[in-house]
Amino acid sequence: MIYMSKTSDFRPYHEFTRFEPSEMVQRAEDFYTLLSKRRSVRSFSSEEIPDEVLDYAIKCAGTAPNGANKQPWHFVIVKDPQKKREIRIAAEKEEHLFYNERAPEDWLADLEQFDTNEHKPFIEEAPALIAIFSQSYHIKESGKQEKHYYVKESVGIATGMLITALHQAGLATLTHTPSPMGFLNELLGRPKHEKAFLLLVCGYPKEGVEVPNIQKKPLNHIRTII
Ligand code: IYR
Repeated sequence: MIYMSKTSDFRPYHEFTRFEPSEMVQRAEDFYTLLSKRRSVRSFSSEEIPDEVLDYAIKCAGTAPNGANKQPWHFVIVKDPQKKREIRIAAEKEEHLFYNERAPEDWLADLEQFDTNEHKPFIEEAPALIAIFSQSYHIKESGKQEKHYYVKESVGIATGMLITALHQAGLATLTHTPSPMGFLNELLGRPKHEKAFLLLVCGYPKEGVEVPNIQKKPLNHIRTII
């Protein structure tokens, strides 16, 4: 019997664009140049940013490759000053415990070069936070659970694409991970089957901001050709 799939639906990939090799190299170099200028900042201007930039950046994140196209993510944009304040208070509570009780000595030593501490004024200063949630499953209208696959990988890739899109559009970000982040479900009204993955702080860098003078590993340290 000939196997006939009932659910597959394929179409030509007409939007794929092919370039000459020399143009490919140029595009690759240009994109590297753009990405090499991305830095995490910990001090933000409170200047407003265009809502549409955040929306397009989240649409970019939503294009990420992911397990079985389940798209196991949800993004909450937080602009409300009162909500940001509540998030800052809850995050600083966890950070206080991290810096004073939970973090081992060598972890604190590794963080010294970044001058971080338990105080997180940027959570309130920045015009927007994007709280990224991962979904281990989806609850269908019937109440039945639909499993998601490779959730951390999928949400990690989407987050990388989100950060890249925001940088490309001209915004600075900080990947902030107060740990544990369970308080975000409660403050942002997200269901129990979602887990806060990361809090992305977005905005313009504060005038005169400085960044740690650190380097990325050179190519020959991070790649092998066999
Ligand atoms: N979450 C803490 C600590 C921290 C941990 C790492 I690893 C960093 O790269 C930066 C900070 C904080 O935000 O201060």
